[in-house]
Amino acid sequence: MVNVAQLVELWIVIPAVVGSSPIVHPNFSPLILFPLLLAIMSTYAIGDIQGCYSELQQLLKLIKFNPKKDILWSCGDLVNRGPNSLEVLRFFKKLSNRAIVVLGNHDMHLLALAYGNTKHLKDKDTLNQILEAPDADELVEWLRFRPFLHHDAAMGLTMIHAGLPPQWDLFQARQYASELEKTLRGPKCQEYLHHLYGDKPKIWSESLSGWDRLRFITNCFTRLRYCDAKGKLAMKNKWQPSLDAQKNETEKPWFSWPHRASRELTIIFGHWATLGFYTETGIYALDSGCVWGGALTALRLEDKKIFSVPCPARCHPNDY
Ligand SMILES: [Mn+2]
Repeated sequence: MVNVAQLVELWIVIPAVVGSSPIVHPNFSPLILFPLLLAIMSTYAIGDIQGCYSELQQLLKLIKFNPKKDILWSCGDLVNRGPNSLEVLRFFKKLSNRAIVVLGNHDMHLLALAYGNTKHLKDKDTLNQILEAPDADELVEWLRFRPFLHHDAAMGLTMIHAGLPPQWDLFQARQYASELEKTLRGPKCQEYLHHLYGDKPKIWSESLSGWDRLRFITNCFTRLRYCDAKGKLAMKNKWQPSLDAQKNETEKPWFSWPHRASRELTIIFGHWATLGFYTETGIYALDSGCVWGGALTALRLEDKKIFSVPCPARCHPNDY
């Protein structure tokens, strides 16, 4: 089986070789090979699904997703608020290595509940269907072993659920994601999930330690939208950047700071329903508000083509 890195290599090398070969007609364009490569396999990144299983299936039908050859990325928040989180989780678990899922705040909330931290349970949570399912243990275990960051060097793409503070480059972000992953997968998992909630500390320092350090890192990967120039997190602010810019210019979307150390990357993320699908250089925001009546969006990573299906309203964006 050819993997993604090999395909991307072929995608670069074959056209280069064929295009410069003296036996090829001078009008031959290597670009004609592109549909051929897409026919072999495609990779799709999907925005926040939040239990909207039927909309997920509609979108997969639209993109003609074939798990035998295609790969599905999810930028997290598979569950909660929507009507069928259980089936969404079962579907991704069954995809096995055909799916790459990073953890979002709602996924972490499910893990916290499963590990006995019920202090932050909300009436609008729709997670009991998972916790009461006969396969709950397997589903929770599968989720616990998902990463916080996925980087594909061959495709030149990095996926997270929420954001990165301006100080972190790729090297640091990967290191900090791995600190969380080791804790979540290790013997201190339950303790970590009991120290998960809270907005402090608000600013990064390499000297942060213990639960404060892990909470700050978790908040960046799973909840961050706005921060100030020094990277101080503004967790209460959820609104659209255009509206916010008029109110408060000291806080900007995390990706808008010009001195951001991760600026050289191309980052795919979700979490920001009021922002909607958004792209600028190096940024693809995929949460188009499926659960509150927006759309569910997929980005085909090979050619950056967008696909989306409209969704009925399940709740209000303030309920995030
Ligand atoms: Mn989220």
